[in-house]
Amino acid sequence: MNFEIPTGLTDLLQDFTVAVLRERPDDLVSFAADYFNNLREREDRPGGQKRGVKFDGEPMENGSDDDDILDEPPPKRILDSYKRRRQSVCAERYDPDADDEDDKKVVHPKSDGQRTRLAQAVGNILLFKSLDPEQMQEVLDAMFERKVTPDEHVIDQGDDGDNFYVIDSGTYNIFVKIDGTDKHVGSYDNTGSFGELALMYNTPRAATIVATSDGSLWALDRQTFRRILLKNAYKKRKMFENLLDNVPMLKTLEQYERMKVADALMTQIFEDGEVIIRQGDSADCMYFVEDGVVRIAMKNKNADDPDKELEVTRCKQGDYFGELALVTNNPRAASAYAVGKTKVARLDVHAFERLLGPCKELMKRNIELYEEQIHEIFGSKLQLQETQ
Ligand code: 1OR
Ligand code: 1OR
Repeated sequence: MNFEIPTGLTDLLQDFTVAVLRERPDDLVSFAADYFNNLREREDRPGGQKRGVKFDGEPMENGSDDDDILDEPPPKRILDSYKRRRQSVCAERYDPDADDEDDKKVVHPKSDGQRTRLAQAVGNILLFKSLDPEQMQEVLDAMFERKVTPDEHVIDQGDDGDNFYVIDSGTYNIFVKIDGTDKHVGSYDNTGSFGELALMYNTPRAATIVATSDGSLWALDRQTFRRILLKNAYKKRKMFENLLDNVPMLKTLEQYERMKVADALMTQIFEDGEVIIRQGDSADCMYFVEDGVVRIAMKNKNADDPDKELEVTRCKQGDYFGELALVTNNPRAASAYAVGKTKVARLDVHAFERLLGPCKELMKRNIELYEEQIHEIFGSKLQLQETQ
């Protein structure tokens, strides 16, 4: 039997093959559907020409006669829609407002025992805190268990990001390449989460994570992470980035550690004159001033009038307060009031202990300054403004 090869078929298939080789799609059929639909759309457009669009719009190596239409911009839509589905996408940019993620729901069935463990493991994960019940259910459905053994590399620095992990059990070391060698920079002990950076920013993995015991992780696929968790997490880190970058005490932290502080902060708004901290109360958090002014005032029980409150200082944007009681485990040493409408970012004591360890020395130095000033201030009331 004789077959006649239609004109253009060879070139058409050749172009398609080149596109496949370049893009290495995971899902060949979807890729092909997008590719050929796009081609047809171009041909149907007024002035569109038949066949010859190469995937990225570069001239074909075999010197075809398509060069005139090859000047057109590449069919970005194919790339974009395809890249959304592809696991390995590092050129992609994040636009938190673009509703561009694949919204297929993923469900990994779990036993009751697994569900209970999962709920416990995610209970303390800050990135999950802002989810509504429906979103939370979807995330929990999509998570699947990964068992690990000692020395197993869960993540290798430089790889593309596939999953976000929540620790169910086990210990893990964190290594970061510094001058070509892996440096041990931290560890996880039966709690916490990792692997969000590559998924949030479309960057290669920033660290290597190695199990140091038998353990179990809950993994969440990249698509579900981006679709449900990304927007809030990204916005929060972005929102507090400026504030935290400008707090001198936090300069001792790595940028990544400041991001973790951002995850843990909660904005609170106080109206003019409202009490933020009351002297003598027990403490469960500290604050950073996001916007506005905070007046710190103190009563001195040894003074002639122990009920008289004196203003000792004011905190403005980027300043922190309320750390003293957390560092010393004493009651609040002073009261704090909003001056005008004031926005503060609250860090609870658990996050404080976990995240600000490296800053404690600096805080202690500042606290010594308070102590020096107590004498100065209460000894010489002329230096003070009395509180209204
Ligand atoms: P990822 O997707 O980049 C590796 O994959 C994960 O390690 C990363 O997300 C974080 O979740 C986690 N710097 C960068 N990533 C870190 C770090 C870290 N620690 C844990 N991860 N640093 C260590 C801070 C104690 C900074 C080192 C310079
Ligand atoms: P806290 O947790 O005790 C009140 O709650 C906060 O006021 C306190 O932490 C500090 O962050 C903040 N002495 C004591 N606390 C002060 C002072 C201060 N200034 C701010 N705070 N002094 C003022 C030094 C300029 C010495 C006062 C005489």
